[in-house]
Amino acid sequence: MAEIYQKEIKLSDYRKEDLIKFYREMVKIRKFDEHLIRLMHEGKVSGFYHSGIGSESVSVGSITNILRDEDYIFYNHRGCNQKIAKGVPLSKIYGDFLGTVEGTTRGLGAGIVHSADPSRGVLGQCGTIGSQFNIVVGTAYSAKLRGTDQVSVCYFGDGAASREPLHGSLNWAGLYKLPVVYICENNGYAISSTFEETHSVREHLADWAWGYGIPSCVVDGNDVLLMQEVVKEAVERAKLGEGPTFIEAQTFRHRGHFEGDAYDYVDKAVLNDWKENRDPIKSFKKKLLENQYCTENDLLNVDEEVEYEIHAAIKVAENAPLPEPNRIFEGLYA
Ligand SMILES: Cc1ncc(C[n+]2csc(CCOP(=O)(O)OP(=O)(O)O)c2C)c(N)n1
Repeated sequence: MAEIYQKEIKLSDYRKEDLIKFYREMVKIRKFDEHLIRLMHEGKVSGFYHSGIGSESVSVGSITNILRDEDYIFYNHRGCNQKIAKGVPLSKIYGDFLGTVEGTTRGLGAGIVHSADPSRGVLGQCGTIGSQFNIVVGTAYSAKLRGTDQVSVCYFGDGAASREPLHGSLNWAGLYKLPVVYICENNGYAISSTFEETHSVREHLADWAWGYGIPSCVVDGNDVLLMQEVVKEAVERAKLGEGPTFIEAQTFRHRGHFEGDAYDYVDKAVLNDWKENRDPIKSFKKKLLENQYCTENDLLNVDEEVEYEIHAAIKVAENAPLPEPNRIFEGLYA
């Protein structure tokens, strides 16, 4: 059965600049999201947005300082967190939401849906929930055939894990020892259905992986340093040709499934507990301050710098023009 990943981590095992970087990246993701929601309220961005607030540590912990541009990531609707951690410029992500030519789609818009940045290993959102399970086998198998040490990281929710392609993917990745790291962001809900209502496995999703010969574990996804440790080990295994790893990162979403969801199916006390006591940014900040790795002022400066960066990115995205009408025909082959 899957182990609960635990490790004594000393802050002194990390360079101070890296600890601040983890904090900065998490704040960047949170502020990106908060400003995007503001733009929606101002009527500048339309559509259906799935906020990633509350799980920033899963992405920063698994990407920052670990994955390289040539490593691939796959995600569904809640993937802005991962794109930002992978280094896609904020102005380009905002551009895709605002529909200007600054976006990665150069004006096709549609938010996260068609956005991609292959130069950073971001091949685009896997629209159908769970479609990444098939695609990741392809990129990982291709890396293996080409003899590179590229790693493919497959993010998915617990809801996606109730779909059958997960099992085909685990079978092939396990059989061919493919360089895949599966990271399940288990926030307990698929829209409003609970984990218990949609899975036959009773204890941990990670238990399934053992049936396919894949080592797996359950980890507190809201602890950015635990995420760093567990993912570093998994990526190392993948690079050495030792095959896939399955990590179930336990987390929670602070907001509803999408902006506009009343979120009344979640117990208020549970939600408050996650917000107050298990918020990944608050807890990491507390750890840094208690261990005197920095002062309150140092972190306020980081917050301000990020705020400035976000405003600058929005300005670039907003000031870019809308596409010319013929943009719609580029890349159209049939
Ligand atoms: C095949 C398929 N079924 C249903 C949907 C509609 N849908 C979009 S998100 C979602 C819930 C996904 O839950 P989970 O994977 O746990 O991710 P979370 O939203 O909790 O981050 C569903 C059912 C879809 N996009 N694709």
